[in-house]
Amino acid sequence: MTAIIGTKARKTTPAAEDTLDPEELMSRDELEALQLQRLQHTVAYAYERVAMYKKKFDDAGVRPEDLKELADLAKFPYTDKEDLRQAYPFGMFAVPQQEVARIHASSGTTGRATVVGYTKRDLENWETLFARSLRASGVKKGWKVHNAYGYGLFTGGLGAHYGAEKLGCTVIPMSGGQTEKQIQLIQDFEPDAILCTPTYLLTIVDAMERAGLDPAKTSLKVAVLGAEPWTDEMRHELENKLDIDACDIYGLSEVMGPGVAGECVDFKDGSTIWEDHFRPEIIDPLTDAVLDDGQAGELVFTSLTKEAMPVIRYRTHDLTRLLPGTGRPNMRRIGRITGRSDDMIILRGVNLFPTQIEEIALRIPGLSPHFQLEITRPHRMDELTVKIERREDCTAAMAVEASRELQRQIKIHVGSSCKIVVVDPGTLARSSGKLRRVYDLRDNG
Ligand code: DLL
Repeated sequence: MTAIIGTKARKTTPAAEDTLDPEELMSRDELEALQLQRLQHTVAYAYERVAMYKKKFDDAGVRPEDLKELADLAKFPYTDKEDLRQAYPFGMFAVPQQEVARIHASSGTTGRATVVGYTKRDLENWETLFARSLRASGVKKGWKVHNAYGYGLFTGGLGAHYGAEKLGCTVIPMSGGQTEKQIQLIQDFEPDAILCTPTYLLTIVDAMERAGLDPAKTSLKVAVLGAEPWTDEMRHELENKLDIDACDIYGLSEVMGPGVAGECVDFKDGSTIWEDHFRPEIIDPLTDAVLDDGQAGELVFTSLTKEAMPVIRYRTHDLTRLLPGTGRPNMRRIGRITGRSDDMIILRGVNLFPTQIEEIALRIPGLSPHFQLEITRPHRMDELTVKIERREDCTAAMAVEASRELQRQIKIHVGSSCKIVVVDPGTLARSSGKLRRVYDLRDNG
C-alpha cells in the first residue's frame, strides 16, 4: 500500500449495510475467469452488431474466436474518439433504437459531439457501479447527498443521481453553478455528502469563506470528486478546509460515465477499477504497445457487459498507471490521472501538465489552489506564465518570496523556466464544473 503523506484517517465508520457485491469478493482467478467469459461474449457481440468493429477486426485479420485467453485481447484493434465521431450519431449502437433507453453526449472542445447510448440493463449496471463507488468512498444508505454535477447531456449529473438513489440516499439534484444557492441549500438541507468536480468544490469553499462562513462547520462528511484531474495536495486542501473525507471517482462517457472506478475511503490511494465490468490496459501512447502494470502510459478500456454501445480497447488518452488492488485486492487501481495526452503542454521540448503545477504550488505557503496557465509566444519562443492567487493571509512581501519559490520548484521538478504572476485573491476565473486551466494565447504559430 502506498501511504499518502498527511492523509487523514476516515471520519466515518463502516456501516453494517456496507456489504460488498459478490464480484468485489471474488478471488483474482475467479474474477479473471468472469472477465474472459464476458470478454469473449462482448467481442463476438460487437463484431456481429456494429459495422465499425466488423470492419476493424476484418482489416486487422482477427476474429472473435481468436480470443482464447485474456492476453489475446492485445490482438484486437484499438478504438478511438475519432471512430465514434465517424459513426455520429448512432452508428456505434449495437441495439435497435427502441432498445436504447437513454442517450448522453459530450461536446468536447473540437469537432462533433460524442454520442453514447444505454439499454435499460446498461443503466442498471451504471447505477450499481456508481452506488458501489459511493459506498467505497464512505457514503451510506439513508444519507442526504447534494449532487452538484451538471445535469443534462453530461453523464455526471444523472449518473451520480441514479447511483445515489440506488444506494438508498436522499438525492438533492442541485446540478452545477449558482454557487450562492448551493451554499444556501448546504446550510438548510444539511447534506452528508457532496458530489461535484474538485475545482467546483473549491469554488464553493471559496464563496463560503467570502461570505464569512466556516466551511469546516457544514454538515458534510464526504465528497466524491471527479471528472477532471486533481492531486493529493488538492485533496488535503479540501479535506482540511471542509473537515471531510474527499475521494476520487473516475469515468468517461464512452466507457459508461462516472463510476468506472471509485476510491476506497480507507485507503485513498487511487480509484479501484470495477473489473467485473471493464478490462483495463495501459499502453504506450506513441508505440501502441501494451505495458506492464505499474508503468505509466495511456489507459485503455474494453467494456465487459455493455449492451447498447460496447467498446473494444477504447483509448481514453488519460495518462496513469495500473496498480495492484488494495481496498478490493482482486481489482486493480488507477494511480492519479496526470492529465490527458491531448492536454499536455509541450514547452520548449518539456512536457508539462497542470496537475504538476497544482502539486508544487499547494506545497508553498501563501499560494492558493486558484491558478491558470497562459502560453504565449512573444519572441518566437513559447513562454509559460503561471497566474496564481495568493491566499488572504499572504502579504505582498510574502507573495514575492512564494513566487520565487514556485518558479524555482517548477524549474527543478518540471524542468521548465516560466514566469509567475501572483494575483490578488478572487481575481481568477472560478470553476462551475470542469475547470479550464490552460489558456493558449499564441496566435496560431
Ligand atoms: O467526466 C464522467 C465523470 C463525471 C467522471 C463525474 C467523474 C465524475 P466525460 O465528460 O466523458 O465524463 O469526461 C471524461 O474526464 O477521460 C478524464 O480525462 C476526465 N476525468 C474523469 N474523471 C476523472 C478523474 C466524465 N477522477 C474525462 N480524475 C476522462 C482525472 C478524470 N480525470
